[in-house]
Amino acid sequence: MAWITFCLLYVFWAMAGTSTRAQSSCSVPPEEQPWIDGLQVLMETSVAKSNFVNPSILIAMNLAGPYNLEAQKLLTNKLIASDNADLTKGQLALTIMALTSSCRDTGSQVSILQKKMENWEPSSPGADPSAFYGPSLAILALCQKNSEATLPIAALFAKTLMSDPSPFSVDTEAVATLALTCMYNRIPVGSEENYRDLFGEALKVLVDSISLRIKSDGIIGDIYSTGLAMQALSVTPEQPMKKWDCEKTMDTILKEIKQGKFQNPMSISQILPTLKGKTYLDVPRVTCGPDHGVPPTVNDYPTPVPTSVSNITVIYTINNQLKGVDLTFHWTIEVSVKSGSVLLVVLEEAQRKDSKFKFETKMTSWGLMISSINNIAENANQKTYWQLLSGKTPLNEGAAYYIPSNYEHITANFTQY
Ligand code: B12
Ligand SMILES: *[C@@H]1O[C@H](CO)[C@@H](O)[C@H](O)[C@H]1NC(C)=O
Ligand SMILES: *[C@@H]1O[C@H](CO)[C@@H](O)[C@H](O)[C@H]1NC(C)=O
Repeated sequence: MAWITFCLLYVFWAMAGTSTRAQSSCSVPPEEQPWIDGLQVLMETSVAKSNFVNPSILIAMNLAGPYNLEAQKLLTNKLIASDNADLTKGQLALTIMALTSSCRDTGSQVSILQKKMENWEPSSPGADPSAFYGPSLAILALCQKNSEATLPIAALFAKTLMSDPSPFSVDTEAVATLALTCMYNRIPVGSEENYRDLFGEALKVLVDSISLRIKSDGIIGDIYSTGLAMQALSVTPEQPMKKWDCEKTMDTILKEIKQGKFQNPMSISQILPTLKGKTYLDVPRVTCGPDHGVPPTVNDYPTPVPTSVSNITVIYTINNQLKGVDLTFHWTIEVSVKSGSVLLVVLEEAQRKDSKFKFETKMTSWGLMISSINNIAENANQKTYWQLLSGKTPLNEGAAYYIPSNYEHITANFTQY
């Protein structure tokens, strides 16, 4: 009798399980949870290892519920102590959201950002695909702090966005969607109806465009824009013209995580909220208390496979056809490095063998960026940078994370965005 009851219960449980999974938009299956915990631990561990103060990590940690309270405190205090003077709009916006997620005061930062956005001069139409990324973060942060005062700025932002004929990057469209969804949800009662129409119209354009970048495996843009795009598509009031299969995207992302594609703490910070069923719109709703974070038992959380110890050969070209008529160069070198080395090791080995290949880096939220090669330096005003390619395909990771294979041809090409 007990046995039959057990069987019936089991069947009932199994059916209930399938039906909830079918209708719930999409979440990480419980048996995959250790991978997500592993990512969060990796991200939180990076805080103590680096001096770089990264607000995106604090946002993700607080949205997920921090495991490492020491790291959370350290990052919060460093952010409070840091100087806001030379922060860009985007950096200021992330700082505001990070401090808000830690329940700290942001009054002074908000007024600086508000002024910056009131003086915002939209870049000329057809500028680079990421020109709206920072301003989108700014609208998002200001919306969460004082949506009413942000209405006129957001309206100008939405109009400019729609009148720009150039394609945007998926990352940019995703952050702009989050920003305008926040505004859309907070239009004060009794205010003019046309705000609703305006934001709705801009959101429709954005989500349609995002939905057209959904690939057959569910990846939206590339794997590193998918986290932000998932956040955007899960909150938007406008339905995209091409239907989004959240489960499929989630399955592919989990596969990529298992292959070790999310080692960069910044990349984790952009995917983790979605994996935990959260978005940046939840930042003002984080509750701060001492009862946070039961650390998972992650002694045995999965780690990527180790690499072998043999050497590989990488062909490395540096090319500048852009700057200084008599400074142009196109040089190629072959270097031998340990199999499994990141691209940065290739660059170091090339520099050691031949001083023409000398290079410089700068620290950013995504890690080391190649800022200069053979004395030719990137310049934001001239919109120049060193693009990294494998063959003719741009890399989707930086030099400190990308792992070249044997006889791969890597090019650093000085170009414009
Ligand atoms: C704008 C942008 C750029 C601009 C930045 C300059 C500018 N003035 O706008 C340019 C075109 C130079 C650029 C270059 C590259 N980028 Co980029 N970029 C972005 C984007 C869309 C927004 C960044 C931003 O403004 N953040 C907001 C501000 C407030 O934060 P911030 O920390 O101050 O931003 C700085 C850093 O993000 C840094 N940066 C930008 N990209 C990259 C990439 C790497 C590897 C590093 C170390 C730093 C870095 O430049 C920003 C401005 O100073 C992000 C999208 C995203 N999801 O984050 C991709 C993104 C960060 N970039 C990416 C990549 C792959 C690159 C390149 C490696 C591409 C290539 N094949 O060459 C190169 C870097 C090569 C090098 N020399 O080391 C990937 C990184 C993925 C990963 N796992 O590492 C992202 C996530 C895009 C994507 N979805 O794939 N990028
Ligand atoms: C193997 O690679 C290392 C650099 O990682 C280099 O110093 C060494 O000379 C290489 N060995 C051979 C046999 O090329
Ligand atoms: C390298 O940069 C130059 C200058 O912007 C450009 O004309 C060329 O097409 C680029 N090459 C590759 C392989 O992207």
